[in-house]
Amino acid sequence: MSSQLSFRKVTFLTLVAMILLAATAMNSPNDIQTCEVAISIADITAFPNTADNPIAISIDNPLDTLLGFQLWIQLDRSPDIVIFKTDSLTEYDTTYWKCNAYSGPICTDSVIVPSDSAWDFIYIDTFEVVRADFDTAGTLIAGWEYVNVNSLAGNGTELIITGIADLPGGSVTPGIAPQSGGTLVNILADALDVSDTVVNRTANLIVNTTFVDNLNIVISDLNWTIWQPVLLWDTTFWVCTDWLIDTTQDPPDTIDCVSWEQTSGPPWDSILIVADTLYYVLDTTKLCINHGSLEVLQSYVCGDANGDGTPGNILDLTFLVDRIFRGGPPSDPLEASDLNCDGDGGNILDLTTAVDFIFRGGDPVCSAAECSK
Ligand SMILES: [Ca+2]
Ligand SMILES: [Ca+2]
Repeated sequence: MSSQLSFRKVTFLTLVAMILLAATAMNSPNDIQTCEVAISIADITAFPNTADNPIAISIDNPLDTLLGFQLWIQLDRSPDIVIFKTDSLTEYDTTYWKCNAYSGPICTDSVIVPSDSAWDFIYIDTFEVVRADFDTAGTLIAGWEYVNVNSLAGNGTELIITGIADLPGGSVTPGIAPQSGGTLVNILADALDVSDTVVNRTANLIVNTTFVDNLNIVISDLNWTIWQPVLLWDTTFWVCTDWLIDTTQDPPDTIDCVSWEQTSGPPWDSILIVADTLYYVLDTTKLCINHGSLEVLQSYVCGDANGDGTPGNILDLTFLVDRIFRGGPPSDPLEASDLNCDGDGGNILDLTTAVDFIFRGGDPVCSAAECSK
């Protein structure tokens, strides 16, 4: 990614303080507020062997306009039941150059110039990226100028989603005005052909909140940051092994220490407290994260309303009559009793399909002919 697409980096500060017997005031832990932006990944279910199941990522930004974001979303397990679909692509980055000085035929001094200027040569750089499927149709970022979903590992277990409302130059695209509950983007996941014997059928979708470089939210107040520096304090004890002594005094007076040695504890002459800003943590008063999940359901046979493994016979008909007219239980899953494939399981139309097939020579349940009606 070129530099103009990068988010501003948080300056890494290092503070070193040498103090004797210092008393340190830490931040109060009591300043808890309601988070200013919330990101929520949906909890969804999908049947085995189904592709492109949409997983909505929604956002609440009640106070500020959202201008850009970067989220790193990871599965909490190997890609054994769910994967993000990825493709490896070759990308090309073309730059245009103007030569300022030649030594014979060789250019010895050149600068990058705009593509529509009088350039002397082109440099094309190629690099491999791993892309993932995503869907912005109908979402809050549908018109954004830059949306990209890459995978660092490339094995379908994680995605980095980057969105920037407005790139430099050209028309101005506004960000997401304050709102609640809108869909930011839909990522797409495939449920694999998971056997019904697999017990743990849920993959959690975790927003990685560990790395500053891969989790960013940019709002209209550009001073706002979701990261808080964490100070680590390291205390060591020292004894003086060589004093500078003023012998003109009576008794002689110790002026200063010229040589120190570290000790594990008392007696000591000085304490050294070193404070280093070593890492950043998410400021949960600014950004709230609700992780999501995808559960792979048990497989089923379409038309097998009673779940005995055989679709479309008299037992399924009896099950549907019981369900519709006598308050019997629904089929499990409900999709198994969608005999006419209209997306609604276990109703009078499905019963009619069963009656037609069993008693009147109609189309088989869940057949192409029945499902196309
Ligand atoms: Ca059956
Ligand atoms: Ca139906």
